[in-house]
Amino acid sequence: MNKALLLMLSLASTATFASGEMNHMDHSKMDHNMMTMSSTSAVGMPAMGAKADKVVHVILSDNQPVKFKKQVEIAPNDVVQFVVMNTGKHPHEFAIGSQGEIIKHQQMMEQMIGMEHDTDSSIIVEAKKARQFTWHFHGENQVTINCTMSGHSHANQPIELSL
Ligand SMILES: [Cu+2]
Repeated sequence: MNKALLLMLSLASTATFASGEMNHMDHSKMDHNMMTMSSTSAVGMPAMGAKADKVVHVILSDNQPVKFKKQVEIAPNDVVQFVVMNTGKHPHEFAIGSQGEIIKHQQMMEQMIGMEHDTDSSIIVEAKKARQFTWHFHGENQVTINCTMSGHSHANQPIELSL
């Protein structure tokens, strides 16, 4: 990987992180364009600000698996807006990726206790709050969604999607 690409990747992830923090401002189309130049995940890319094909409501809670409020069929190439609500008393995470990426992410989260933050493919949702996360599905059709925060009981009960 050359230096220019590395710089672009780091700029892209910084910009996406910033847009996650300011999720009411719509300057995120630029992030999406930047991300299309390089995919960070085998199962798609963040698409904040893009027009969604589908909306999926997701419930995070303290002692239950992450779940979709209603069954929704997601197809390859869909742009899906996830509205992620944390009904628990503790912060939880919504992380998306291939099975391998989620395992890797979980290992990273173990190193980040107390410093958890958003990434291109994950958001932290505080207790009793809701956040939006838009994802453009493409690439591999086996997709894993979970909260991977250290010690959380849902660790072994991910949502497994087959698009
Ligand atoms: Cu959790």
